[in-house]
Amino acid sequence: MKKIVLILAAMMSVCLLSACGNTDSASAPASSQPQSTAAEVAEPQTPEKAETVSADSIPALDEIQEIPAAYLQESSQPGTIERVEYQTASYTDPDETQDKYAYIYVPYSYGETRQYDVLYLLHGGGGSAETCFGGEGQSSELKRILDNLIANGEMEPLLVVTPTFYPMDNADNTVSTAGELVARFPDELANDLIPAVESQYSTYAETTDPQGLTASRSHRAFGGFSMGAVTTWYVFMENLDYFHTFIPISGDCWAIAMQGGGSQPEKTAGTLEQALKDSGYGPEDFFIYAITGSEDIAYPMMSSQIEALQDLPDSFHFGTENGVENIRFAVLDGGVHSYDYVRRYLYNLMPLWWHPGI
Ligand code: FER
Repeated sequence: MKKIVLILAAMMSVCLLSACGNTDSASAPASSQPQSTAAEVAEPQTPEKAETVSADSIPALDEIQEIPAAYLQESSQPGTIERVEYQTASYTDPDETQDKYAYIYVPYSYGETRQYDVLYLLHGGGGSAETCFGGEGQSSELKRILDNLIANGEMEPLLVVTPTFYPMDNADNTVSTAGELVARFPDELANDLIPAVESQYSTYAETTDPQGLTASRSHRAFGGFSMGAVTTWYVFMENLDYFHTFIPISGDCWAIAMQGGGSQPEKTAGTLEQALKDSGYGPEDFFIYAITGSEDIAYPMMSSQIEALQDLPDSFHFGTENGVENIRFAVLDGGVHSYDYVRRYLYNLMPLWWHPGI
């Protein structure tokens, strides 16, 4: 099997929680490796099944580079931003439904004759479906980065879906409301959003019923920034059957309490481990790439939680000592809580995960 250089990435979101400073230093510790996913080009008509992702080593992210200016320019092979509509239960009256939409990045070379991995990427507090890619037909910085990485042959073409956990007419930006909404998002994701997206676009899901989505889980990733990272941990707990790869950017797990990764790290880590055990999946069935900056407001919570996860070596493998590596934590020296850093993290991580086979 070819080694695929690495990893994944994450997302962008918005988090208007705090100011976005702009420090600039680099260098990131990261641990090392496994996983190679599915970055193989699919054969038309012969979709791969939920194979176990191979544990070939994935290079460590030695340094989190700055985004070269050329990657922010328009590519000669631009993808497109399209809108996917779906319906989900109303947040106020469970007997009613609400209309929602998400955007989807469709790579330049997209065609129905091949299948594509999908990254679901969620914004932070105060954001919207528009945060990452703007609207239909627009060209945001994140889009141009993806276009250039793909056009340069550094990343496999993939689909990137950017929903929102808010109602479309959101007017409440309080953190407590966001906390409630993100806790509910896994159901909407699994039951409504993924089927809407993957019945319209050519992914590894042969069907969008639970069987089809489970069979294609190794081709599906979830990531998010800030409240989107909080959501990512919930998705790990609740949707392991549909997702293999998780990219929490600058946010901890709130399953026990708001910012519980910081205030109750052992209990939070134990809850994550219990969810893994209850899911029936094991340490070889997932990969988490957690990333943040040393000056990020979420750093203290996230790092406490990660340390607690390190004390659960039966389930969380920070390296290959206990078997396949399944979690890494990278910290950018000086990085703060802003989308500038989210883009930078994604620029560095995505080509690792979705690296074209050599
Ligand atoms: C944290 C996790 C998430 C945190 C903040 C957030 C300050 C997100 C805030 C937002 O998106 O508004 O631990 O600590």
